[in-house]
Amino acid sequence: MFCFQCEQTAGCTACTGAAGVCGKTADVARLQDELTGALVALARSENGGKGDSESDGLMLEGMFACVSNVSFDPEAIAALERRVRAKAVALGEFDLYDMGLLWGAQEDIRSLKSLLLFGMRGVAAYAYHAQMLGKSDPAVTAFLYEGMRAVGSDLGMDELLPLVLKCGEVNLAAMAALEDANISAYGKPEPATVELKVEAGPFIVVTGHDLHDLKQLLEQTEGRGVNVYTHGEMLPANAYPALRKYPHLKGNYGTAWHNQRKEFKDLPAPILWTTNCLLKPDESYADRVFTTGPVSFPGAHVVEAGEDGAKDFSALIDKALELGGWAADRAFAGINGGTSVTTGFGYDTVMSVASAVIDAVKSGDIKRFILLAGCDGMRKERSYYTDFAKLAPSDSVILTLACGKYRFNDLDLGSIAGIPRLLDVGQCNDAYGAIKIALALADAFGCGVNDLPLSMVLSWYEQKAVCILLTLLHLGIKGIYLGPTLPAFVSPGVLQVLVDNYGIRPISTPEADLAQIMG
Ligand code: FSO
Ligand code: SF4
Repeated sequence: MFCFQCEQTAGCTACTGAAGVCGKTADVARLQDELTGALVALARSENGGKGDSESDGLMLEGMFACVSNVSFDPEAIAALERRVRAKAVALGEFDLYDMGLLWGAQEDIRSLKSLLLFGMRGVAAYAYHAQMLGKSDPAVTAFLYEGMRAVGSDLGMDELLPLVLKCGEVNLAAMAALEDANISAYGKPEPATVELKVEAGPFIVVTGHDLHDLKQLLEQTEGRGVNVYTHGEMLPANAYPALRKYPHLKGNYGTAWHNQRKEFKDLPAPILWTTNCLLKPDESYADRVFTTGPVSFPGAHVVEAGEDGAKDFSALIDKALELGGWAADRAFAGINGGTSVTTGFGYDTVMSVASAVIDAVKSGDIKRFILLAGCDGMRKERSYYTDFAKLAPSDSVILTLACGKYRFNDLDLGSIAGIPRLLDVGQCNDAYGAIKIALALADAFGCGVNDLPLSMVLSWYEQKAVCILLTLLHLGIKGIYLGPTLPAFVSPGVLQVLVDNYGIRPISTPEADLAQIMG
């Protein structure tokens, strides 16, 4: 197998053995390559990208199913590949692209095509979630076809670099569509303090990013005596009015995705995965794993959508009732010992106190904003982000989003002029909100984003982080700190381009980076 798409790739180089670090088998890796080759064929087909909704749906689902920690199921991937291939053939394209050509290409070409392909996988995941709520942007889908044709074509660096940046531009539109979908369906997020305790009695833990799945589950558990807790990237759901109105949405259990084996092992409750990041469950809880959408693991209970898109969660609810939960309330804590966390500081919330923020900057009470955001992961070097938050001076405000926040979101960092020093903007796709905040601040101060007292210190793990990074580059944002390691698929030649044009730099130590940022 060959896979180097995520941050935990073997030896910071590539997973090449019988299985990847994530547990993906060589068989699944091969099938995902075949699926991707079929998607290139679909993109090349006569009507590719010209408003065929079945083809568009396959493009999104096929790309999403190849994101890290989404599908470990060879049968599910093979079935999807057959559907994509049949569609490509029906549209007149018979030749599947051989992904070996990509993995064996000259290293800078391989690097740029990988940036494009992995970025598009992230874009597809966001577009998929928006589509579940009836929102889509035809320009986003059209680009996936254009980009996949480029992956399968003989192009040079000069042709690929603009496409990589266009992927960032398109991702901005995909995140905008998803924000629109979420706010239209559930209202504008409001600040929320979320308890980390679990009440006695039956409950279900929901993880992943799909708010539509959570909403359907909340409707179906109403009056059933089953509480619902968010986990990982589902935490910001607690901030949406149309979700928090359910009294049985009780709070959040656990932390980020990579702790799931420890956190789910002795849980007297089932868990629902709505997206990445799924880890191979150990025997102790394998029978409590329910997946939906493109998420799949052999042997897991699968909740399929009906013809009308509705999902029947009765088996999951029955499992929760059968397991019964704990006999008494249990208190939990975040990784720093905090017993609650906050969320819901999206664009609208921050803008509602814009004048206070601007005054605090002008008076010097706020010296710097730091976007400390991105994915969490297993690498021990990720303690950098905890230390960074602890060491950030008291005149700095930290904006965060995605699951990396669990490294520090239970810390009490206090406030400045009534503004909390730690503002959780939401899920990784809410990077769109953080960008809007930055643009609004730049507008208020009459300067460019790069001239704001704003630094970005990002942590990446998988392909959604790749497309968000490309969006920031598309916006011309310079001086981003990236960690905990640099992507294996960024070749020295491409890295030099990123350093020369964007001043991108690897994280070093919290002390040194903070000295540079605050200085
Ligand atoms: Fe985390 Fe996983 Fe949201 Fe990623 S749950 S690592 S950036 O999938 O998507 O933040
Ligand atoms: Fe390795 Fe990451 Fe690919 Fe899994 S997704 S096989 S860990 S590079």
